[in-house]
Amino acid sequence: MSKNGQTQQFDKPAFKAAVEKHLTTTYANTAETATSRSWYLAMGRALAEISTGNLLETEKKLAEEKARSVNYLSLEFLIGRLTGNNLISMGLYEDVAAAMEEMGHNLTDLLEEERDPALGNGGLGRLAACFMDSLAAQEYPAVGYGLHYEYGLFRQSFVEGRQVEAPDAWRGLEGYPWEVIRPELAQTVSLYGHVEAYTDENGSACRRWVPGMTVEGVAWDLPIVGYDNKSVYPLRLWECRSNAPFNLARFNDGDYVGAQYSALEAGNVTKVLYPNDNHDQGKALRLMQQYFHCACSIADILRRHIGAGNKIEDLSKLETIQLNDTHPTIAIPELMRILIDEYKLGWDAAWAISSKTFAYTNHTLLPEALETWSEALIAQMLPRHMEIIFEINHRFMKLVEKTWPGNNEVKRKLSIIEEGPQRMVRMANLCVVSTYAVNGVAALHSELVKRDLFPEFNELYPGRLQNVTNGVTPRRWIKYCNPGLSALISEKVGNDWPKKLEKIAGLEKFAEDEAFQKRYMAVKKENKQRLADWVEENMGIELDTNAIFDIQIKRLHEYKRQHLNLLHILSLYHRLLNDSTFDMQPRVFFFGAKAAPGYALAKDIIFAINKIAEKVNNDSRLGGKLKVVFIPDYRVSLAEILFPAADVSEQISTAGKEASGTGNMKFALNGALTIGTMDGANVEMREELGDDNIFIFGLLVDEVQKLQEEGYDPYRYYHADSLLRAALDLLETDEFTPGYPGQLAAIRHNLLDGGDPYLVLADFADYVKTHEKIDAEYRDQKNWARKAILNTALMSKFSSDRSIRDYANNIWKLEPVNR
Ligand code: 26W
Repeated sequence: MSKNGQTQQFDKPAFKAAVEKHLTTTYANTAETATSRSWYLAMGRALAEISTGNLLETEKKLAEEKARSVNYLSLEFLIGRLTGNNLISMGLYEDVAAAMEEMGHNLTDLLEEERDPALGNGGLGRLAACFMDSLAAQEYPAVGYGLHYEYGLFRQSFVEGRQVEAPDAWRGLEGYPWEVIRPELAQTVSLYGHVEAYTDENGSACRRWVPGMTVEGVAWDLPIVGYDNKSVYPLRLWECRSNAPFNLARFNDGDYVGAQYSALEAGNVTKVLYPNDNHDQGKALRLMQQYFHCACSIADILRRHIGAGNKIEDLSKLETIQLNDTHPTIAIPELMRILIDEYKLGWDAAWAISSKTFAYTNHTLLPEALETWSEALIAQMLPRHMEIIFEINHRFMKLVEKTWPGNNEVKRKLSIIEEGPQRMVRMANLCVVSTYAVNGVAALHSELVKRDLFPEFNELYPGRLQNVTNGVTPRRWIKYCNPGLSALISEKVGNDWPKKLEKIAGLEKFAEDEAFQKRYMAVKKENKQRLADWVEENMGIELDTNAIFDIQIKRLHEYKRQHLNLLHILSLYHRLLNDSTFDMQPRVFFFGAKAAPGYALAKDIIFAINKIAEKVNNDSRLGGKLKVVFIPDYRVSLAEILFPAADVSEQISTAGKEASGTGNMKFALNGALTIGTMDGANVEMREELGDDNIFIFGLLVDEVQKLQEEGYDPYRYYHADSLLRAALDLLETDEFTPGYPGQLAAIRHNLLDGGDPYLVLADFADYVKTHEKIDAEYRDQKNWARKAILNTALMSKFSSDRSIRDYANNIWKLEPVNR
């Protein structure tokens, strides 16, 4: 066990006293009557006291040293439970387990009392959480800025197989023990109103925003604890509250109730996380969330900068601001507004600062996910910002004219303003024009950003478009979630691999070692048993851990093709029942996925999987060879059980659609073999692993594009492939919905008559064939063990520590500051 400053300071009697104090004074309980939830809360508060102290010390040191910092702006941080992970980072896991044991409590059980802070939807939010962990682990000065949603991502349950959403009150009644309110950091945020022209004392013509209303932004800090060091960085989450009295005019007019009612509305701004993933809805409240987030964050960055005695002109020297997708784009006109209207800088001086401060990460190429906001809506809510956006575009159009004289086509294409019945602001274009670096999240994705999404921008701004391949934190995604594997790795390569993941390459030489293979597979078996126990206890389904555990966990989306997986399952079902020569290794197919509440086809796919599971799991004719388990309410804490238990990882998106994926990395690190398309980071995983240690299938990006250009006809595949036909036709019968034929037909209809937009049918045959190969290879357990070990050993590139070093060296120009 590596020791750090905090470990050496651990004073067990004092810690126990702190827990008891919180139990009695903070939570009004006694040791005799307290529930284990109260004990968990009291323990959490006692630990948070330690990390809050270190947070303040870190803040102080960084301000004194005038260290350059990154500000990571994201509408989502899908951090997952903090207690277990922070204990590991603090080096206190064993000490605290012992202390709690002495007080009569099992640490593992207490940790189960924590609700997941689900402040994100999926990949983008989880990446932000891994990045904060890696920034702190490597001591790159950083602040994470997000929103303090009252309700996180909805909780999912199934009622008769259909998804039902319920609110997620993640803080509980007692509040979250790790968060600390920072009243002195509160900000006032303006909205609506108009812009007025005036002449200042020097006789210059100026403009200023006269807001229609204001709300208050309250800061909550969560500690991001550096692994094995003393640095703690804030994840600063803004909560919107009404200003009291909220609407002065109305209050003075005697409209007391009306004024209070508006106060209720202000409370709505950070009420709930929008549950869309890769789909833009353009709702006004969402724009208000985005602006509220940006206004508070920019004001706080400037407070820190100016408060430490720095000049505004030096902002881009000391601070960089990373925009996590376009969701915080409005921060750009906000900073410009402050520099021009409040600091009285000229346009060029303001632009010189702003355009050297911001960088932007693109996370998706899907057209429906690229954000646009109507000019009318921005002009109403943020009139001064709309003026500034027009000015940015005006100047940008001059550059376009200079580069491509008289070419209106290219102007129309590149303009920040999209002309049409209602003019729209293209947030991605605004980002590319206004930042010093733009990056995609995997090599292939970044190439497609350059080639297909922004080719002209790449000409206009050579070098601006870059790549930083995503990664995942080895602390949460190996050390914490897979203790068996962690012990094995430490034994072979030493115990500093969690912060130097390159070290796991040392496992490669044990891949052929039969004794090691046995131990590695024994760990896998234990992890499969842990998952099987969870399923039995929570879903009442009994599973055999000798079966192949085949897992697809990610948001439900057509491009991720859960329905391709489903068609494969139907084909197995069909063959088991109709082909006496067919045999297969027993397999359990696991799914975990939430569908956006308004995404009808995604919900139909969930319903279909559940119905098919119901039938398959109870059909004795299948001889237990086939099971289907749809884990409800998939979230980070369940991911921690699922990744370590997988034999096969499903990464089967249509080539060109999945920007990177990060679940793919978690699976492989934990020794699952991937079946995947040449998409996102799968491509780079194949490079690292070698073709023998990953199962690649399906059309390539260029083949997908070509097929679609030529006119893709799904019926061609349907008529040519009897197995595919059998699988699809099962969806029209009442096989899985007895007495109600056609309940699953929407999926078949979408694929055949809806044009199959994600080429499920085109990839089906190769997918089935590749699964047959997996089946055959699994039978040779030594062979499988070797490949699984190599997956762990050869994946070190995909540590988010490496991603963060890439950002720090190539984009942010950031140096670590050791505390
Ligand atoms: C405005 C609606 C909306 C909401 C979320 C549009 C787009 C998003 C995200 C950008 C979607 C997302 O999470 N993208 C995922 O980002 C991961 C981290 O980079 C990648 O690994 C995934 O491939 C990508 O789908």
